[in-house]
Amino acid sequence: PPVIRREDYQPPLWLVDHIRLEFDLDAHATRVKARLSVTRAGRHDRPLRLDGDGLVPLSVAVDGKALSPADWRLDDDVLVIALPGNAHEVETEVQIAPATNTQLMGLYASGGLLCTQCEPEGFRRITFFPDRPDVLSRYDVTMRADKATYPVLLANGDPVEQGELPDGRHWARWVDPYPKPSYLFAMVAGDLACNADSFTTMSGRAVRLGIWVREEDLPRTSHAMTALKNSMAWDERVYGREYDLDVFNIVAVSDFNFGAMENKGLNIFNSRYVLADPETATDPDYDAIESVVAHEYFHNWSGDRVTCRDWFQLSLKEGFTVYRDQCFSADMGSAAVKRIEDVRTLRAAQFQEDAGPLAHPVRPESYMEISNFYTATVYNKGAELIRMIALLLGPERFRQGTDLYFERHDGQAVTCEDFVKAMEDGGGIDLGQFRLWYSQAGTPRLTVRQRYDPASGSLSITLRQTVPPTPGQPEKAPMAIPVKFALFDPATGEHGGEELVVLTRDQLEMRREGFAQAPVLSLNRGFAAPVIVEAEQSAQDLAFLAARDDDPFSRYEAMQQLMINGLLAHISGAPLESDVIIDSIRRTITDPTLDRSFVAEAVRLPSEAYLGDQMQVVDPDAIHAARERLMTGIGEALESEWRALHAECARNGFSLSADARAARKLRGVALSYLVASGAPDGAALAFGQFDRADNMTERQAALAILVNRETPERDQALAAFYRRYAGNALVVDKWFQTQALAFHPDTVEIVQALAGHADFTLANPNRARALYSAFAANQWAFNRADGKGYRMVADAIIALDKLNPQTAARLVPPLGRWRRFDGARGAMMRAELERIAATPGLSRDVLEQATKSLA
Ligand code: HT7
Ligand code: ZN
Repeated sequence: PPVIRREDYQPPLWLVDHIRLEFDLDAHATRVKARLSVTRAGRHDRPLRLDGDGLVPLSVAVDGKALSPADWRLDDDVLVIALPGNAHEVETEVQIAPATNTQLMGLYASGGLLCTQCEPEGFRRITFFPDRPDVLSRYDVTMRADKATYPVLLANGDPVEQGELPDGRHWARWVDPYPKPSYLFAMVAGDLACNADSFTTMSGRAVRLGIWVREEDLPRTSHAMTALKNSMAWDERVYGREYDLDVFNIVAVSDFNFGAMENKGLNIFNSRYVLADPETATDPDYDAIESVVAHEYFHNWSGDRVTCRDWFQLSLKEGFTVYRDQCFSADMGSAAVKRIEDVRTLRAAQFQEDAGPLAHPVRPESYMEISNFYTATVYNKGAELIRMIALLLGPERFRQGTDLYFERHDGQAVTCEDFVKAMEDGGGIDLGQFRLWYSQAGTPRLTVRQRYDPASGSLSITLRQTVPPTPGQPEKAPMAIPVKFALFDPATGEHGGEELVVLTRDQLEMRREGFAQAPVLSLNRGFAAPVIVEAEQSAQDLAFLAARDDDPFSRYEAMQQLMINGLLAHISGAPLESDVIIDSIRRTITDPTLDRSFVAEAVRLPSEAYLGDQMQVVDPDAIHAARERLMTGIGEALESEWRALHAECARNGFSLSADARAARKLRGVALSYLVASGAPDGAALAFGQFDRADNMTERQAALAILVNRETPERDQALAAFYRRYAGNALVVDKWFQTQALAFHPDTVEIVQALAGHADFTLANPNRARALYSAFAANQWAFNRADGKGYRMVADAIIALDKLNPQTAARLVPPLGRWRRFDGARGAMMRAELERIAATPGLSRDVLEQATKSLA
């Protein structure tokens, strides 16, 4: 497949000012008529080229006259028409079959609905069009469909007309006054019920809000509606951004390749990010709904009103919008816990990506298939870049910068450079060297050396940065890294103020005076920069910070580092030193001043995968054994405390208050340690919680603990869970996922058997991910020494690729980690990648991921 390069960007030769679309909808044969008002851009004599994917024109006309097949040609899938003048009306007609569209890109059928997904290049599967984000057009859409099957007809913009047709059909016309790229086009037809509400904007305009779902799901939409209204108010308050249409609709669909999609005025969501009630959704599900609703809503400005010039600029909208949704969620709940969760996600997904064969800059230089670049680097590292800019500017100048960005580029398709320039101009700052964050891949390492001189009472600190080589980038220039730190006096437990320094060269030396004894360094506070810190801190210093640091992220980090150090030492042969860890945990769980949600985060052991990331060569078995051992040790040593916490955190009656949620989270952690302690009543306690829970958070927490144990309660709970929720797809997904994530010696066989379960299907991305993405994230099971896990995932990729290449391609990266494992495992992973790459008829999506992973 050809490689598309950022440096080859050329502005469009033809623009489409206006498009009129007419759909005669039918699941098996939908007719699409498109009338494009095209204008020649600049002086050239090149033909009009309209992208298509699998389309065959039934007719082509220019300025009302039908063209004969000799007047146009298909160049691969591109419709090429030579046009004499500078402005023409071009009409095409095609027929498509939504029911057989298993890729879920373009117009497809899901659970009786017809819906669209156009980002990044799905519109070309619906009609011929210059399907690139820098061609902005006004859309006028008429939909005709059978009224009984598709009583609701929705599209972007505002509804302007509707009516009945003779043969039991009806029609609706939607007009979107805002020019938009084709990737933001959307349309839904189906039998949907609406949770209707309204929002009055800051200038006093009433906006009609609708969340459209299957009738039986209506009672599960209130949380999403609250999140939507909160997001609208937040964007006005924090960014001065007001909503701009008369209606804002969200539709939930059950087959969706991603989380959701920000189509102008008509967001389409994976139903897992809309539907929630206490019986079926966990507290993290509620949080995810809040943040995805906010994310898509915020795109109305950061993405729709100001969009991307080309797909290399994807982080322009995604990094910024993730940053915006992270800040929103922080404001809605605990900012400290939100930062901990976001950093955990970044480290788990993005740091791994940056350290492997698929590493790429936040603004990539090339791609074969753009769908493969909706990555943690573009999204999450992209958000960290905006966070650093916000830190460097401070809140007021950051707001001046974003105001200028929106004002300067409203209605345009722009670049990451345009964003940085607006922040420089609006915020009055030079971001020259900072731009390297967009172009250099790899996670910088920050090494810290401290020397305390008791005679002078001074401390010298040396910070050194190195950026590792990544594919295509062997040499790196030093980055501008903002470093926040504080120096604690161990006697008083106080520090003399937080400092911010910006490391711009390889090395920075600092000297601070006036310490009667060696101070304790708290570094990268708030995780201000997305870097790996290598600081040799003693267990005493870490325990001190775990107990005293006033920066909650750094306090959490100190506790985690204490656990990591103990586990890594044990893995390399030392006895397990758990006393300091246990003391720190005891202090944390008995500190009445701490928020329980923070406590739960702080005392949880680091994941097996994160421990693996700290090793030269990942040893999944040793990691699993050491972590289980420490878990048991902490469980035993603090058994009575866990028991007390588990009882104290129980509640009568369900509430979504922060307090109640924090209690549920800590209760889950307490139960996991209690069961790990080997207490004879552990499994019964877990089963009791599972059985009596009045909410999914506690029920699933107990199930996730029981699936790791070979006890009769395990099978009882799994059977009861399935019986209770059979038919509820989102909960059945949890049933598959929980088993795929289990620490059980037979997880490979269990997953294999589940793939044959009557409820399993590769055709539904949520279900496929619930089984295979979860399994591939289970380090111990996936990397079982016999290689059966690798084979099973490779088989799934090959099978899924035939249906849904995008979803299949997302399963490849775990196999690409072969360099991180021992020779035998590495060879088996490579062999599976080679087998995938050699499969005839492979999609561009999987081919790109598999070949790059082998390099
Ligand atoms: N901007 C949206 C991206 C998206 C997507 C990408 C590839 C394939 C399917 C997709 N569905 C949605 C999601 C977002 O970031 O808001
Ligand atoms: Zn997004």
